[in-house]
Amino acid sequence: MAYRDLQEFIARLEKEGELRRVRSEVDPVLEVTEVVQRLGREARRAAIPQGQKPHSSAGSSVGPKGLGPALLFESPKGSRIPLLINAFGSVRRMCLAFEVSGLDEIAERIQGFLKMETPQGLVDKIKMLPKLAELGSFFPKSVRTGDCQEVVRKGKDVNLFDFPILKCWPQDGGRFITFPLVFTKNPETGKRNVGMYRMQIYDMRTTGMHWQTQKHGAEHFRRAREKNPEGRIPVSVAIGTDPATALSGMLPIPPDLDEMMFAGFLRREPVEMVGCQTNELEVPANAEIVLEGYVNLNEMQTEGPFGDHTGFYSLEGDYPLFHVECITQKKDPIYLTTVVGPPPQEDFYMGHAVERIFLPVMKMQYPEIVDVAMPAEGIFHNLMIVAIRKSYPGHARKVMNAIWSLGQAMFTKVVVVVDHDVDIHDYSEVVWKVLCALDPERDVQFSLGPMDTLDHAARVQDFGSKMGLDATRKWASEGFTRPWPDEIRMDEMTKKSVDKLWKNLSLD
Ligand SMILES: Cc1cc2nc3c(=O)[nH]c(=O)nc-3n(C[C@H](O)[C@H](O)[C@H](O)COP(=O)(O)O)c2cc1C
Ligand SMILES: [Mn+2]
Repeated sequence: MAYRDLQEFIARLEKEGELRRVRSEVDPVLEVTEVVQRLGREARRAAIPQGQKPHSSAGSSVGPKGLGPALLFESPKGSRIPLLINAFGSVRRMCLAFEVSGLDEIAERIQGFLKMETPQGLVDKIKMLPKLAELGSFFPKSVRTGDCQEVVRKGKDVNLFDFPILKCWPQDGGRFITFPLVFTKNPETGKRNVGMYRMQIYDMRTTGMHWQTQKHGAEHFRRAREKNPEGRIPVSVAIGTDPATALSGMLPIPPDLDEMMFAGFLRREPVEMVGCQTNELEVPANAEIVLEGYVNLNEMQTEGPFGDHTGFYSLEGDYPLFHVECITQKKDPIYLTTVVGPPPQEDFYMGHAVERIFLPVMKMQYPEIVDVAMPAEGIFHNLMIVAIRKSYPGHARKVMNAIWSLGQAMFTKVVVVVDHDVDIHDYSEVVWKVLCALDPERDVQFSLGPMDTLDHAARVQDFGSKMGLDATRKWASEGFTRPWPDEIRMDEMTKKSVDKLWKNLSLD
């Protein structure tokens, strides 16, 4: 059975020893962030084996403790609603969220569906039925009522300051909702999109809507504006649902593929959707809190700055405004939030899950890809390490171009391509072997293209240069006529003879 809602997930976390309750009053303005940072640093220190240097990304941040426990602040200052943070700040909790024993399990399930071939005979067709039935069971289901509408407030009763909304970092432009599911509809096809886009609080009933220009919400906005520049689009925002649904908002899936369908696949049960009170959209019935409203197509306001997952403040920029007309919620809701900042933070574990879950999809399109790694310090869009089985001259460059044209991987600033025998999750090995394999003038490939909005070094916002490093072995057919040396490895015979000698050497 999938988690009924966020609160059932919280109960599970508590049972597993993954959650700590904080009863004292803590201010969602800055103090919550500082508490989370301290626990995260502590957990990473504790995860480093004795005598080893702290080395933040590899072992320690993916490590068993992640960023310390999930935290339920029961008395956030200025609000009667408890606040949940760091709910997904470890690989273990990511697995609990998806109810799997390892993230590869999800990848395997996806692979199962991708492998489905056109059935040949009757027997084949019958064999496929269970899989197809399973597929059908992921579609979201409309329901008439939902817990998220136990309390309904409209018009003058709408007040966003009822919630313990964080101001994360000192220079932030204000308070920000950081873990929303933003629902919009493609004005042409009517298809739904859900994105996780931060929302700056401007006043009791207005927020910013920070959908970056390449994201699907922004595309809906543009398409609607083309038709009717003076119009508006309905937008609803769900905060705090069952974990798979909550996480689906950040998944880099193709436009017009319904995130709620994908959430149903992940939780192996359909997401129940309930119609909003004041607009035509649907939201997950199990949400803790729902904001209903609209975005005007002719209205923009300065948004930011915001301490972002680059570890720097993202600069001010113009973004649309979200007008909240109605708030619906459970009687006793819990406010789900997260904080981004210098890596690794909670979002690193979300990105790590994306890396693992979508690897089979990448491999399906590009079978030469053996594995990919996105170290925490690369904050997703700055660095991707790709191991390939090289088959023809120029193969590494082809893979770079593939990455730069693959969904949100298009943002990747630096792509490092290595041979299949490099362990790309061991960053020491990567640095060693990449540097050995390079003739920089020959092996660096520059390109121009779309950049992540958060890249503050790009020449202009959203557009700039990328670099690929071809760190594969070079072949004669690529113009490299020198011999390529073997990597040093002791032979098995010697290892065995030293195994026998070992005790007598008294060196342990
Ligand atoms: C914690 C967190 C905050 C995010 N904030 C934003 C944001 O403010 N704006 C944005 O465009 N993307 C943001 N993202 C990334 C998007 O959620 C992600 O690109 C997602 O795939 C967008 O959905 P879409 O492809 O349907 O547009 C955030 C991701 C996380 C994990
Ligand atoms: Mn989408």
